[in-house]
Amino acid sequence: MATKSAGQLFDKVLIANRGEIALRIQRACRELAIKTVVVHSEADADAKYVRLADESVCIGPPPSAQSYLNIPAIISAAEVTDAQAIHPGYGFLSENADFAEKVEKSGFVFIGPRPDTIRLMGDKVNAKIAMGKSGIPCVPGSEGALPDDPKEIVKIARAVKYPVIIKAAGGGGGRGMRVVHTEAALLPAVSLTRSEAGAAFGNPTVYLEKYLDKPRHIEIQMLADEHKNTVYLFERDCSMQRRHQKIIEEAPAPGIALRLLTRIGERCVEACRKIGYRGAGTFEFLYQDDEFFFIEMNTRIQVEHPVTEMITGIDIVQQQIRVAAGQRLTIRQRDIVRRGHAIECRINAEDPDTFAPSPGRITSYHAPGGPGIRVDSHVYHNYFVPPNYDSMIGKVIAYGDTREQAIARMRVALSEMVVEGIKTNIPLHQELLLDDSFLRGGTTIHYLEQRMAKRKQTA
Ligand code: MV4
Repeated sequence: MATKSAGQLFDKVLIANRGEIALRIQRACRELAIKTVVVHSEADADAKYVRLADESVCIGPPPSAQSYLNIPAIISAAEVTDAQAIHPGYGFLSENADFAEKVEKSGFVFIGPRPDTIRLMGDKVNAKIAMGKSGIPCVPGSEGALPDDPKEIVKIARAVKYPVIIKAAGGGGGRGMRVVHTEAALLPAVSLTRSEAGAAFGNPTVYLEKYLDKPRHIEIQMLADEHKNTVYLFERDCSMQRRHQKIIEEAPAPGIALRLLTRIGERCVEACRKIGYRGAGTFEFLYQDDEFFFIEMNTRIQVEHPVTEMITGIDIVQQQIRVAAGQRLTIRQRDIVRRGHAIECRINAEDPDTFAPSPGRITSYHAPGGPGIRVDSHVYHNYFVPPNYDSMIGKVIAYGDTREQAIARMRVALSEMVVEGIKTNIPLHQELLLDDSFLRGGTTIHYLEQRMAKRKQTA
């Protein structure tokens, strides 16, 4: 195996992902003069980013379980190509602590946090306890897991006051949750969530929180090296979502005082230092009535990272690679400034009205351009969108001096964009970019679903 001296960047990185993020990681590597190996399924054999990589290895048939989730195949690919590090991207194995551990045990660097950090954050109960202890404000609720004793559960819910939400420790990202409005509904809801959680995550542990009825989803981007240098790259507003799938993200978050953001950002830095966090990470908060409440921490690069890159000028993927190689962060907090405004529209191969996936061949493709426009996409004219994976085919990011300018640029960009042969959600984005509530800014996590319900009634 090729060796790496301390602090020196890698010679070769293996990218254990597909689609736009595989291309994004490849670009970061190329800029750092690092060679790339891409692993791919049979469905992605013809992808352009596969051809652009220095080397590629087919790791299995189209289903993710037999390819992008096939740990032995990925590690073998790293061995035969003599890669030194593995970047997991997002989704797939990116937050699998066992994978990170096996990568390290096999002598490769995992480009991400330490396995025990991933494991801690994967258990939402332990993550919340650890973050609460480290000074992060959390949603009021059960201190830790709910006990078995029904009387105790009733007591906790009464103290928190209804409505409450029951969440699975092994859940996250909206899986394994149930809202409870009355005491009569409490114990059945706890039992049901427990058994579902046991079946889905192999862990029946649940916890309880006060249910916040009109929150925004605000997250803080972190970056940390192995030497406890930690910075926050401000916030993103990801409230525009449907069924836990974000569709528009932006930075800064409209209407939140910089004083509040600075305070929460500093707390996040403290917490990362306390647990020895390494790499990029994101604190997810619910924000309601001018207060932040921690819900989860993501230990991966996120889909929406470009909006932060646009307003800070920092290449987060390159920083991930550098800190994974043991380099010190050269960015100091006082040098990080938010400048301008960025909005990201996720472009999905789906019906804009029903949200049904729409895989197939792209018979015509023209990407938008112009000042302040960034397109992160792996697709091209004649590309076939496979039915096996997530429906996102790319992201359009618009930057402007102001939110209004970013929105205006996004409208022009989407009007120029051509994707034919499949259905996309571009028409939905165009509607939202003219929506009064969106234009005012600060809509809650429920806005899009409520709007779709209303539109259905009047249609
Ligand atoms: C909540 C909540 C309201 N109150 N917790 C959903 C995903 C998971 N990360 C946490 N989620 C929520 N937790 C309390 N105490 C509402 C949600 C929620 C949500 C959060 C973020 C983004 C979209 C959401 C959609 C529905 C519900």
